[in-house]
Parts: sequence; C-alpha cells; structure tokens
Amino acid sequence: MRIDVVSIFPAMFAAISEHGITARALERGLWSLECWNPRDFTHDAYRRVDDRPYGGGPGMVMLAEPLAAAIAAASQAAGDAGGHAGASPSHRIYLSPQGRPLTHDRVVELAAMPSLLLVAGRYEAIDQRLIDTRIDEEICIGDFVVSGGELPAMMLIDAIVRMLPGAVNDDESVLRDSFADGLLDCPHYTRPEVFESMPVPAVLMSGHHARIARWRRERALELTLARRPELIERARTAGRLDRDDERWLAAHPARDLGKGEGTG
Ligand code: 9WO
Repeated sequence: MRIDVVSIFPAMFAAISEHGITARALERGLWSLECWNPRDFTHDAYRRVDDRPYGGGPGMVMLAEPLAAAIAAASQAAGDAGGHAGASPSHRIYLSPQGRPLTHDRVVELAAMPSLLLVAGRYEAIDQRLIDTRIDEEICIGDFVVSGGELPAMMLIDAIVRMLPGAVNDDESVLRDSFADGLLDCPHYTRPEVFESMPVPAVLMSGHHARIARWRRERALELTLARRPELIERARTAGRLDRDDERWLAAHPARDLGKGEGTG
C-alpha cells in the first residue's frame, strides 16, 4: 500500500516510520510513506501556509492554495494524473474532529485500498473549499481536539498497516485483537505468579485449554457489558455471540467494574 501525507510537520512521521511494527512493515516493503509539505508549495517570501479567518474570530485558517498544490503533487507521484494503466486515484482522507468516527470495520476496508492520501491540518481549521473539492472522506479518531491532524493521521496509519498481510507475526495475531470479534479484550497476566500478593487467576495455571478459553470469553463479555454495553448488542446483531455467550449474559446483569470513568 502507498500512503502519502500532506503536513507542515513531516518530521513527526518518524514516529511510525522508524519505530515498531509500522517500521518493520516499511522495511518489508508492505507499505510506503511519502510526506508533502504545503510550505514547499508556497510562492511568497514568508512561505505562509495560514491566514486570518474571514468573518473574524480567534485562530488562523490553513490556506487552500498550498494544500491544493501539495495534494496535486502527491496525487501525481501516486500515478493518479498520469492516466497510465492500473493507476487508480488515491483515496483522500482529512483527519478532523468533524469527521465520521473511525471503526475497526472501516480500518479493514481502508487497508484493502491500493493508495491513501492523508491531509493533516494545523491551526484552527483548513479552508472549507479545500475540503469540498479535494477530500473524499473526513475521519475522526475520537471526540477530542488535539493541536493538529498529524497524531490522528499516524494513529490511522498504524491501525491500517498492522492489518496488512505479513505486518504482524503469528504471535501478535491481529485476528485476536480487541474489536476483531466485536468485544473488548480479556485481562492478561505474565510472570511472576504472585505480584504484590496478587496471584494470577488459578484457571490460567490449570493447563485446561477449554476452561481457559471459556474464562477469557466470559471476562471479555463481562468487561464489554460493564463499559461498552452497546458493543454487546452490536456483536449480537452481527451474529458474533454463541449460545454459551447468551447463557452467560442472561445470568449476569450489567454491573460496574470500575476504572471505566469517562467511557459512557
Ligand atoms: C484550533 C483552534 C484555535 C483557536 C480556537 C479554536 C480552535 N479550534 C481548533 C481546532 O479544532 N483545530 C484543529 C486541529 C483543526 C483541524 C486539525 N486539528 C485537529 C485534528 N485537531 N484534532 C484533530 C482530530 C482529528 C481526528 N480525530 C480527532 C481529532
């Protein structure tokens, strides 16, 4: 997969190109990353990429022209404008709090696309006419505001790249991720057997694989019911709950497991 990013802070993307699973997948040739700085597409002596908002008010707005020029250059490099066989236009995503909330299912769909172009904004906003004419999809990664679209873009890229075949090893299998089956993940334990007088749950030391699988499934149901009850209904609708799951749920009304502050 080819990923192009438009950002005035391209150096930030070293966080994903030089570290962890995303860096290893880059070395394996599973994806490529190219950054395009709108500042390199300005023509004035000050290399301005922002200006004051029409209608007044606080903050600055990113100019449409340098962004449009950077997007055009990225698109061309991705083969969009060349018209040669096989090149389909990159899907263009703008990361913003006004976007549609990102889901695991959308990550899987985006991971199947041949090329993506992500636009990371700064300041108070980018000119709406740039969004209207150059962007296919506006995505939000959570109901909060950060200082720019770069970190949200990197979170999106990370989520997508780890879905690419060969990106994660068997022992890191994405099929067992939280959300892959529509439920929150169960608790996990490793050495030592006793930490600050707290033992590892006995069932995990039993070697009884069927009982361990059932215990994990029930802890996942319990946690999901307590913190994200809407996911239980969604998993049920998607046919992801079996008879054992329904039996457990019928016997266990929702209760507060704590530490879920702010999730609902
Ligand atoms: C900045 C600002 C300054 C003064 C007054 C109001 C203001 N609002 C903003 C603002 O929301 N800036 C955004 C920064 C503009 C678009 C790029 N930025 C951004 C993207 N912040 N948070 C995101 C984001 C993207 C995806 N998912 C969650 C958050």
